[in-house]
Amino acid sequence: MKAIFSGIQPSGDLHIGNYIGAIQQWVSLQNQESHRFIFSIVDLHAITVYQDPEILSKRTLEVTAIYLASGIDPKKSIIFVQSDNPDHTYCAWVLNCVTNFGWLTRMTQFKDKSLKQGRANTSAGLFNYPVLMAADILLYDTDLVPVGEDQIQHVELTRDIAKKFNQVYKPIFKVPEALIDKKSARIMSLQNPLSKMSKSEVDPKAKINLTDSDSEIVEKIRKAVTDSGNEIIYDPKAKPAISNLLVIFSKFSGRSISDLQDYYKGKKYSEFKEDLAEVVVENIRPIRERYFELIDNKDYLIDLLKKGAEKAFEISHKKVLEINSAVGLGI
Ligand code: ATP
Ligand code: LTN
Repeated sequence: MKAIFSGIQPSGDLHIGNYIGAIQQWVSLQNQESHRFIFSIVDLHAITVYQDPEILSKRTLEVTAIYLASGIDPKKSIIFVQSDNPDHTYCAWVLNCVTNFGWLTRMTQFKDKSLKQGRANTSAGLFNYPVLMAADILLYDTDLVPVGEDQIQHVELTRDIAKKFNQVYKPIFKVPEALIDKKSARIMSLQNPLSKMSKSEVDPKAKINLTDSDSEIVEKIRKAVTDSGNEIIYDPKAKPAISNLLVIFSKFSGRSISDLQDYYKGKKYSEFKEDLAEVVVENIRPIRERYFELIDNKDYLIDLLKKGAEKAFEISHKKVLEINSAVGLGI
């Protein structure tokens, strides 16, 4: 049985980049019956940057509701909160001890975020973040990790950590692979097509949240920047804004990019944007409506998460016992 693991931080409102780059992939994978699916809400990763405590726990439930509303089925997948399973931090500590310091200093996300925040404000947790991510993945004998492009380097590091542990101690860890859909792995900001659409983006026009109303979506697409010229073609170097909109269109409509290019040949940006807005609205609406039903039913969400954590622990704890025996921990 192959295992698939992924997670999202409850560090802000989820947007269509999270959906297209991660959740949409998870939902389509979920139909493979022979696989085991584990999806976590990684709150311990979120606190590597300060989070308001009340908002954090509220967001944890919100991300859970988004998973379900998007089609993650709790009958097919284990859904749980990372901090509900103590094996993750335990395993992360052991893995920290086989992770080379130099490997972590090379992580581009750490370099970018610590540069933005300033060194004095950067936590050691942010530095060690990829090791906790490695623990998340390795505890479940994960084969595949479906993520967006920004996480490839972290999965590569996970592979290095697993290989080193297997070599130094005993070969107990499966070496996982990232699962990436090349074209859609990096949805760009609607206001700056050279930077990634991100939860932490301050300009609300730059991203479409999965809870945005129909009119907000229409407005954001209308105001999305375009490129010079008037052709609707996929060419990320020459036409980054239109290429990004084409990828979003393709992902929400199921139509191929070449089909869309043919259809919009000779048509105006405004017509293209109008159709795009309609497709995005039609796809987001059922997710949003289901989300609002679910978020009103907190007891259901909490119960589901508790059961998910129990199932996760049942799997991960076997691995913890293997780790202890391999390293010689305890008596
Ligand atoms: P932050 O602003 O805090 O870095 P984020 O929006 O990048 O947040 P994450 O929690 O880091 O969100 O990412 C969750 C998942 O969504 C990951 O698999 C990540 O690769 C994917 N993802 C995030 N942003 C995008 C994007 N713009 N395009 C495609 N995938 C994305
Ligand atoms: N670092 C990831 C979130 C994450 C993750 C994981 C993804 C934490 N643990 C394990 C896949 C597998 C991010 O998206 N920022």
